[in-house]
Amino acid sequence: LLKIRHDKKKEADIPMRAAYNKVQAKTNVQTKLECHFGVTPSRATPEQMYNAVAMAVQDILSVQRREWTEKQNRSKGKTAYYLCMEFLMGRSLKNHLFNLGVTEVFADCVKDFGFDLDDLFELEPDAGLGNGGLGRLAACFLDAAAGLRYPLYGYSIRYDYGIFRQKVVDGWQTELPDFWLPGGEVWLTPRPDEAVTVGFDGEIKDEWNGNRHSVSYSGQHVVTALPYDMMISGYKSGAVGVLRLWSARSPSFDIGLFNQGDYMHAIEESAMAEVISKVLYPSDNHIEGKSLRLRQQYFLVSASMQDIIRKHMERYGTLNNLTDKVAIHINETHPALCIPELMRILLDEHGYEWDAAWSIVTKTTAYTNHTVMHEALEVWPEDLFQRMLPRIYQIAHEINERLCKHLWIYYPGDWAKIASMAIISYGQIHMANLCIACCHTVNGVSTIHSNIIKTSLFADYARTFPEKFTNVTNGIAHRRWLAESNPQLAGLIRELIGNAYLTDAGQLSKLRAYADDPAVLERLAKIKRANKARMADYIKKAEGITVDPDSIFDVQVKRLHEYKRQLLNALHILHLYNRLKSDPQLDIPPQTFLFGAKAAPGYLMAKYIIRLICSIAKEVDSDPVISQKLKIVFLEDYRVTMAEALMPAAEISEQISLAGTEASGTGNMKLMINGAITIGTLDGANVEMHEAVGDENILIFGLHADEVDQLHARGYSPTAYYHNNADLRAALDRLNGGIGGIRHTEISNSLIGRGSGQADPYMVLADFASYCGIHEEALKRYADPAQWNRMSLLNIASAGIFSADRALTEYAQRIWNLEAMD
Ligand code: T68
Repeated sequence: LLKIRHDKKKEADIPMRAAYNKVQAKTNVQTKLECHFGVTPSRATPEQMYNAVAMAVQDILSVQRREWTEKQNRSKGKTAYYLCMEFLMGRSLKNHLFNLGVTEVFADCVKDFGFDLDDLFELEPDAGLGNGGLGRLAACFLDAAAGLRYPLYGYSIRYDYGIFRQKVVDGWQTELPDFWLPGGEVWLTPRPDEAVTVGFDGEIKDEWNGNRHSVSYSGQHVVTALPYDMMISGYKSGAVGVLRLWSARSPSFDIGLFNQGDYMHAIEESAMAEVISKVLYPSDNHIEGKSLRLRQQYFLVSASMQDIIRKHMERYGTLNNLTDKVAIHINETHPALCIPELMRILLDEHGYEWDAAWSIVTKTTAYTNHTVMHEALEVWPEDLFQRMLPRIYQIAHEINERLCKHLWIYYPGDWAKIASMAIISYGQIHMANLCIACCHTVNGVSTIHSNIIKTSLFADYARTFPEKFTNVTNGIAHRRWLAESNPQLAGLIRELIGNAYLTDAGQLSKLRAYADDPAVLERLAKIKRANKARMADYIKKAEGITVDPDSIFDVQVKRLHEYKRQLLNALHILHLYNRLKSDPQLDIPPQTFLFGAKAAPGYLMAKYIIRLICSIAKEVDSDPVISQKLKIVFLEDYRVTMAEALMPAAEISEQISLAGTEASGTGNMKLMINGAITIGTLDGANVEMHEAVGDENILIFGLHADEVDQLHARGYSPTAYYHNNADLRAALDRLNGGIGGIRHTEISNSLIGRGSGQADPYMVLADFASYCGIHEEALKRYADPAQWNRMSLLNIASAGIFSADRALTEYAQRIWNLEAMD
């Protein structure tokens, strides 16, 4: 068992906490208002007040940050760098105040100025620099690292536009740009003094001066990478981490061209450079293969590696000890080019021989895989890669040559196997193979996923280098997702078991003692009811839709993807609809089905599924009888901030991916810790949730991963299910018959194989009967509130192991060999 290190005494060590009071807060906020906006508090707009408070908080963090950095530099210990194309941070203000322990102080401060702190929170846009689980996990890890006093930096891109804003028009998703900087920039500190340049394209010339080999470039396009630092507060730890976000700038406006009258060309060059950090690619679990995306990736890794090496040289004056002092984490393959980039720096800029450089790089890098979806496994066309990154290509090529020679020892003559493990084969660069060949450790994000990686996805590699492979099950920032999002529940927990769980989530297990305490269960139910009422208000305000807080809140929120099977949920709702149509007296409690999901803009089937959900909602609403029992809401623009309101209100958590497809899931953990009961398949982290909470407190259904494999092997035929199950047939027939005035033939064709490609690739039909059965079971249990509330409490009590503190500690101890600071 891991010992998660949390020093109680540290709380008292933070001088600011003791000293910072309302008077100071008011003085500081007032100064910010006067100096930056030229207004007094009484004349300030809410936006100005939000910004002034944010600036005052930034000042607190800056002081802590400087002390923390100095301490790190003095310690000469190891530092970890987490490279990721996405950090889905959400809002900062509330989180910082909570972590610094000054929420009350600032609430009182702004109250004296005539403002409500909660209203000010609402003015902050989400920093939506990520798509979904991958990016949110990275954000949760930064929070955990700062709380645990681990020296860890995040690196990513300062996208001008984050994940698009979703607008649903007549059931159809449309995308609007998310220009988050006007309200979000207050959290970013530009550091032009630490800007670097990144070169693309052009040609390389190898030069030999005597014995020394050097590389020079001609015709390169050079882009400036300008760092913006976002500070990461640690919960009562005094540590302040940093997420460094790179923004692309034109190095210098080409005044030469400008003076020659080539004005347009000069502008074009600068626009070309700056487009690199313009926008986040909006696809989740899918690669786009666009050359701009490759440019973004190299931009991130080159800037970050240069930064890491510069800092290291300043501290130690040599790179010989890099392996002892630096851990580099490659989060998904997107930043994998840090491998050849670090080789380039060592070879070309620091004069290392190949073997010495390779030894350093392989001992310094580790890689996490987050998906088994084949369409998400990154490959790049070799010719594009070579043209854009000629030196990196040369290095990747050399790594590949040496790798293949090495593999030949293991598999002499087995060309097919070697080609499948190669970094470059058949005109493509395989990024996962680059990571696995180089990194000392490769991990999956739940037990089942890590096993699938070993036995299927990367089986050849796992046989060849079994010692590289391990698992670290994901975790969530439980303070954000429980204590901050659900203050009433946090209040009850504090009363029952104290606040130690905030820094040691395992202590939530002490709640088990109250599983049969009727008074506690009653209060738990009241809190859920209040959270549902709050969510109902939110829905009313945001969507203009009325939902009944006394109905069951059944929630499926996550990216829209066929493998996540929102369709299965929709078909079950159609089945309920059919049952109520044929028996309006059917005795079932009122249920509200809440969906939130963004579809990748080019993912047509995902958009059809959103349209289906919206048209079921419309059809149900138009039926005066059925609408008494069913309500379907598609929540527009699901994002971190909406999740924070929704998780505390959920009663049923839908985690229904086809077994073997969801790497882990993290929404499942957020819902569990807020007391929702999971309806789930044995997939991803659901498997471990099932173990943690026990069979009687989770509702498991559906095929197991091995049964899915067997069914595939036998030849899966969805039509057999269609013919053998009248309920399923009736639900599917509705799709073609028209719902809410629309015939959903694209969807029914995709399920029963009238289109091209494999019918029902995620076996919705195979799991339909079992899914309907588990929903009936859920209603049965819900009918007994004492039993339901007991399950709910036991879920909260068992969720501690899914804290990001635990996950990050595992990375630190088992992968990075990183120690927390005193
Ligand atoms: C998610 N992956 C997994 N990918 O789907 C989820 N992909 O099971 C897991 O819990 C989570 O990672 C954290 O480990 C993603 O979110 C992406 O977002 C993504 C983005 C770009 C390209 C490919």
